[in-house]
This record gives sequence, structure tokens and C-alpha cells, in this order.
Amino acid sequence: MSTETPYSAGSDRKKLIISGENSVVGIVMGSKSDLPIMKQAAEVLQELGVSSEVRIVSAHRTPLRMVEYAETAASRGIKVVIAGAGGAAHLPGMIASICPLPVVGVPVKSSQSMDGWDSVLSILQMPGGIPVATVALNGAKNAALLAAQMLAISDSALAERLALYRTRLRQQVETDAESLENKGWQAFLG
Ligand code: C2R
Repeated sequence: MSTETPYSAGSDRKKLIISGENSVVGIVMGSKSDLPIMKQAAEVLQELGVSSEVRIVSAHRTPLRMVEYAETAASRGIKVVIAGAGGAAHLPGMIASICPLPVVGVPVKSSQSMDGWDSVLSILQMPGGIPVATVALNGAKNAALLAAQMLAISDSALAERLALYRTRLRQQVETDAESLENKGWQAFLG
């Protein structure tokens, strides 16, 4: 009789993490179905000139791959991990429990989510001692900005790019506000 449990099975062990070259942010998600949300983090980081790797890693379905990811991320040069998952979203907390790096958690409203709260609370309510910086439901964009802000503490060029990002954001809102005031809301919408 085999003594292998599903989580010690060789097939899981063989799927080693494919190293990304020189990435400083690791974006992981529980399933490919999270990608439409989690890609927003990759896009913001790309816009800010921050290198990232994007991986599917599930604490539930590929536990050993998750352990390997969490154990090797820092030594591979990753500085911040962004972890997104839906439903019973244990991935961010489990990565944080193993990995010394800061983990930003993204609750994803997945097809399996009841209403999103399951994922939010699974990521938010970590026990004292193992923090996960939790952003809003589907808040992958803000997760990327938080990660960039952490990196910018010791990277003045990135800090400047982040300041520019905020300037553009402010200018866009000012342009919209002015246009709304000038045209009135009906013409603005039409
Ligand atoms: P499928 O669409 O693959 O059925 O996944 C994923 O993040 C996804 O949102 C449905 C949802 O299950 C989530 N999932 C987790 C974990 N692994 C997968 N929450 C985990 O390890 O926490």
C-alpha cells in the first residue's frame, strides 16, 4: 500500500518553480481564473518599471509548490510578494507564514466566492505575528502600488516615478472635474 498522501505525491514535487530573471516582485495566484484581476498588478508594475514574475501557486491544490515558492522567493531576489486568491483564500497567509518577505494579499471575487467576503476575511484576519497587508476586493492595482512604495523606500528613481503616477492621477481627475463643470452632467455623460 502506498504511503504517499496527495500532498506528498511526487508529481507535485516535480513541478518546481520556474525562476524568473531579476524579478523583484512575485505575483502569485491560486488559479488561472484569478489572472484577469491579478494581471492588473503586473500592468501597474510594468508601467512603473518594476520587474515582476507571475505564477500560479495554490496552497490547497499544489501545497509543495507553494512551500517551495515561499522558501525560495527571497533567495531568488524577490523583495515583495503579491498573493491573490478567491474563496477560502489561504494562499497569502500560508506564503506569509513561510516567507520572510512582506506579503500583500489580494482578495479575489472568484466564481467560487459566496460574495467576496469569504476571500476578504480569509486574507484579512491573520493571527498576530504573521501579517498580510490586505487590499480591497479585486484590488490588485493597489497591491502593486503598495509593493512599489515599499521598494521605493530604497529606490529614489522609483519614488520619482510613483510621484509622477500620482501627478497624472490628480491631473486626470482635475480634467474630468473641469469638463463636468463646464459641460453639465448630461452633456458630460453624452
Ligand atoms: P478555480 O477557478 O480554479 O476553480 O479556482 C483561486 O484563487 C480561485 O479564486 C477558484 C478559486 O479558488 C482559489 N484558490 C485558493 C487557493 N487555491 C486556489 N483560494 C489557495 O491556496 O488559497
